Amino acid sequence: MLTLAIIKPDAVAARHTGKIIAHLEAEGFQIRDAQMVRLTKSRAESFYEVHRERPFFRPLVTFMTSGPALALALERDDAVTHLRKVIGATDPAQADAGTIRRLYAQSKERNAIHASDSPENAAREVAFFFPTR
Ligand code: FUP
Repeated sequence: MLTLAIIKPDAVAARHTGKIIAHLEAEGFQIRDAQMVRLTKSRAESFYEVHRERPFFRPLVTFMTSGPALALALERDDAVTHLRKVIGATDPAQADAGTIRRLYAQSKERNAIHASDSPENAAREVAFFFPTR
């Protein structure tokens, strides 16, 4: 089963990409596809469409378009659930010790990594970046 991760612009700029990939591989994920992307405003708005009415939508789009990010299609048994566990809570201050967000995120807004939150969203999000999969 595939899921989508995005190493976000804060983590790429801080040069945490390699450590985060090593963490994901140590958790048993195989990288099936990878792409360095600079999201445009309209692509970021489309990706986060479900959050359009939320107060954090505009700052989220600004942040996600602020620099390069790394999209990853990751395979593992129980990939969606396991990746959510490995990244930790949205707010790094609430994330369990040893999770990627606890280790590398700066704040709830600049939180180092995205992971699909359901099998349906994983299919949509993998196709968003890797349409041939
Ligand atoms: P998550 O699935 O953990 O990434 O969290 P959400 O889907 O709730 O939110 C998506 C992104 O919106 C988060 F990664 C960061 C941003 N966000 C904020 O900036 N402020 C908030 O209060 C909640 C989310």
